[in-house]
Order: sequence, then structure tokens, then C-alpha cells
Amino acid sequence: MVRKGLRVLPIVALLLTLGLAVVACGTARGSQAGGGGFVAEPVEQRVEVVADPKGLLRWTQQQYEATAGDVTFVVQNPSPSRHNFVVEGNGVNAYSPAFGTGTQTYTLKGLAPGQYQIVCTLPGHRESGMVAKLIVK
Ligand SMILES: [Cu+2]
Repeated sequence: MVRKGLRVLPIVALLLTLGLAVVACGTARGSQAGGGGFVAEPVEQRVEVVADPKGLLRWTQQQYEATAGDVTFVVQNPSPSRHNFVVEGNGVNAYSPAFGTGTQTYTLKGLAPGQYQIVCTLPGHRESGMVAKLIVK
């Protein structure tokens, strides 16, 4: 009797672990809803922004361009490094929570023509060069 009970235990532990993993994934996905200043609903205009695949502290482009109006930034982080996504300048200061590997989308409504910066503001990342220009025409 006792032995039978012990055999079931690993299965229970496995199910508990799986359950916790599902909960953890759900939490991570929730962060895609955006951060301060971003809205969750994607719009037609997409700008792809990619963090360095090797985990270097930079975006893969030094300059990004968009047309004035609503913009969805599709932010890819192929590296295991954690980053965040910030659009600042020209009266805008929108920031996301930190994220690990994966793709996040962040939308800004009514972006005016002008010059902005796309930055990762995790400690030391901007200083190391994780800052790019965003030109909105
Ligand atoms: Cu970063």
C-alpha cells in the first residue's frame, strides 16, 4: 500500500511542475500588453526593431523610420539577454517592462513627425549603445 502511494508521487510532482510552468508563461505573455504610454492593440503600420541576436547591448539598426500616425513596433529579442523597449523624445516617453527572448508588440497612437530615440533603459544598456534614432515623417 505504501509503495503504491510512493509511485504516484512523482506523477503528482510532474503535474504540479507543469501547472506552474503554464502559470509562468501566462504571466510572461501578459507583459505584451505594453507598458507606460503604449497601447496593446496592434495597428496596420509595423516597424520591426530587433535586439542584437548575440546579446550585445545594441539594436541591429542605428536608425528606424515610420510614417506619422499610429505605429506598432514589433520588437524581437532573439538573444537570452533581457531588455526593455522605450520610445522617447519629441514629447513622448513610452516604456515597456523588461522582457527576455521572444517577440513583443508595442503600439503608439498618433505619433507626430519628428525625431525620437529607441532605447533600452535597463541599467547600463543605453550607455553601452542600445539607443537608435527613430525618424517619423
Ligand atoms: Cu537592453
